[in-house]
Amino acid sequence: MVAVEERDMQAVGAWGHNARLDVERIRADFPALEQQVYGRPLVYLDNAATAQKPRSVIEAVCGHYRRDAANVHRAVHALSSRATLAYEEARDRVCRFLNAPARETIVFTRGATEGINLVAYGWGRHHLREGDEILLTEMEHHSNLVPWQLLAQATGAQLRFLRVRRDGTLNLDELDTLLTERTKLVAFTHVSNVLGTINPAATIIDAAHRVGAITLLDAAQSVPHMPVDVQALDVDLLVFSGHKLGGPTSSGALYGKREILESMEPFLAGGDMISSVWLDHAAWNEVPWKFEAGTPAIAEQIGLGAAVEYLTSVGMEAIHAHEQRLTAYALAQLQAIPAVEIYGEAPARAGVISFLVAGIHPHDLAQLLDQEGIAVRAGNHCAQPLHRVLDQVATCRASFYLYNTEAEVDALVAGIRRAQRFFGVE
Ligand code: 7TS
Repeated sequence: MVAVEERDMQAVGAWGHNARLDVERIRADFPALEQQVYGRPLVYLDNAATAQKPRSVIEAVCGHYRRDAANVHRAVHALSSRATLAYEEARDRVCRFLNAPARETIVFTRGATEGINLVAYGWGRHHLREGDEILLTEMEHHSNLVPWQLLAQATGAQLRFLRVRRDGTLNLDELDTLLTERTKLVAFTHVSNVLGTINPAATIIDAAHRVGAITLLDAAQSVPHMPVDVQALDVDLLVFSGHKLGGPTSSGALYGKREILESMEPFLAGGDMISSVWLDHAAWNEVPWKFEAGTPAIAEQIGLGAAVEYLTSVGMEAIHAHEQRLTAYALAQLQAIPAVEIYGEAPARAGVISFLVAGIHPHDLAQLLDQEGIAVRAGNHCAQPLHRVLDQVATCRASFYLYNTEAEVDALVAGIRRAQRFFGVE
């Protein structure tokens, strides 16, 4: 049996951080939160889909377009130099944010999805063959499932799955039998975007390393919400999306251990990813630029740099602690409604709550809540296989961020009670 490591237990205890966030001050940094929707103050509880943007991010993006709009790594003129400096400074900021060992280990991508596809193509197609195995879990977002299905079809590798238990945790007891010398890659989500489960990443990574497999952590739902240290985790590859942490859409990064990135082939080919080109062949640029073909998302990655600076200035431990408190409060309030069923009750749990209200279709509930200015998501949250395990086609989901308040949880609960009255299912 695999015992959960001490390093993973930290996630349960919120790093012992007691400082309270000044949420009103934080809210003032997010212009979108000032608006009314249908004449009601916006209650934005769809943060697992995307987060609102602080003013510093909006200004970083606008500032680039106002002053420095030029291509990077190409021209000698002042605008291009400034754009290149800002773009590469964003890489340094992401590097510090993840405690990565070197800036070259940070590859800019358009988000988690692109990062996973980059690895599936650049690593998988050149390192896997028939008989090899990839271990995933039943709780993956489609982004961390379908690219591996395509890779399996292309290489003859087999997919294996860690199952999800009723409480929303992974069945780690299966690790011993699922991990063999055939396992070449273990790719799993750090935090479930449906159940909120914080998976014991260090434990799984160490177990994978014991059979010689490399690991990819889908950190789309963890990096925005808690301290993530790639060196402490000893993870080989990690992806996240900038838009979920207050950065622009189409920003994000892949972290990779240098020797693994160097063993990978390019994903996209074109300008900037080469060192020299002849008519019939080419040689590649150094890592990470080898993976950044063409004009990149310059303004977006500069915005991402501003977003991680913003989060760092607030403090990731304090953000995590705030969300832990808010989630505990929300769970208690929702559990007090007998008709509410919550999916996922892992002890280590992030601020994502999927639920159903007896007698109300999740889409109807989401629509009624929207009429009151409350934004939640309904659907399968791009996790159809997990919803089959839950035996549901869809759920309703509320997800929190640093700017959410207990008053907003109260608004959600009042909205659910009103919906019950509306449908006559009290
Ligand atoms: N992995 C996880 C765990 C996610 O939650 C998401 C997006 C992705 C990968 C893909 O991220 P992208 O930025 O590349 O699209 N999750 C969600 C969600 O839960 N609702 O909308 C998007």
